[in-house]
Amino acid sequence: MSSPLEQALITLVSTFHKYSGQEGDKFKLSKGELKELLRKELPSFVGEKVDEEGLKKLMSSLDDNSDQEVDFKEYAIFLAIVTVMCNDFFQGSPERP
Ligand SMILES: [Ca+2]
Ligand SMILES: [Ca+2]
Repeated sequence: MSSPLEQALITLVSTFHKYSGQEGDKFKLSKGELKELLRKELPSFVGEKVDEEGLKKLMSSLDDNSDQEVDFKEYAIFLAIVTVMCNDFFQGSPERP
């Protein structure tokens, strides 16, 4: 049986492919696919509604090689950033001495 961290890693990978395979390049997220992923998989981070302006900004900051798509590497970097934000949140919690 996989450990929770292993499960989490599998989820990270399978989530990417679940959305990247919907249209165009199977191994890259288009802007539309990214939007769906954010809306359905990260609702507490981005809110139920993803606004177009924010999405555009996020997309251009993630799109390191400027091909207008988010590949797995770019997605992994995004998740790393979200994870760091999560950690900052825990470290900033008042229960911590
Ligand atoms: Ca795609
Ligand atoms: Ca890209």
